[in-house]
Amino acid sequence: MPTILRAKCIVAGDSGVGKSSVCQVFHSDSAHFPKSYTMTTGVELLVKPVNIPDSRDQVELYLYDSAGKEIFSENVTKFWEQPSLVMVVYDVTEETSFSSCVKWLERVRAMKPDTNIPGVVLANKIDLDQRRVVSPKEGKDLAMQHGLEYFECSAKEMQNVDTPFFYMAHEFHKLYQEQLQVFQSLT
Ligand SMILES: Nc1nc2c(ncn2[C@@H]2O[C@H](COP(=O)(O)OP(=O)(O)OP(=O)(O)O)[C@@H](O)[C@H]2O)c(=O)[nH]1
Ligand SMILES: [Mg+2]
Repeated sequence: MPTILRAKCIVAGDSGVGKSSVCQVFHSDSAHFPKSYTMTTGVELLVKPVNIPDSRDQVELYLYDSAGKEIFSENVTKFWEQPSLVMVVYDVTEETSFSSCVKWLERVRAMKPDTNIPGVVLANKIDLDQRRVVSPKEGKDLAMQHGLEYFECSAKEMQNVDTPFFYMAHEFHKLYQEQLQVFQSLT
């Protein structure tokens, strides 16, 4: 029987790193990169189904594209209860956006203490290679330290944007199957 699973994914990171751009490119199947910057002031919800290969199951990703500006933080965290997945985004040309990732991860994890929330560290704006200041190794190390997977992309060039979302959908599906097996072994 096909199953539809719903996963709440918090997309967090400093203002301007490209969270909304990444989400909108993925949501529109690479049809839409927002040309002008519109600051997110709360949480914008985007829903996108992902089919899981070799199964008839589907994971619906509920993307909580969250404001990065600190002034909106209260407006944001009130929507973050019970997260299933986390995507923390930084801009490879902005060192401070990289060092902020730990803060964003801690904030998301505080919503579900004692639980390991799967997810990704996403390095965006790799098209700006000349201005890059955060190396892939630094990104990978951060992801590993926090039990997350590392990806890099360019929302502007629509390069590698889908991969981190597909990864999260698959991880969520894997967890569901593991839980199902435990449940079936008990009944
Ligand atoms: N060069 C380049 N610019 C990008 C890329 N992704 C986003 N941008 C630009 O970066 C700026 C900020 O993008 P947003 O997606 O609005 O950033 P955000 O993280 O949602 O910002 P807040 O809503 O303020 O938290 C915009 O001017 C985008 O056009 C990218 O991959 N490469
Ligand atoms: Mg935004």
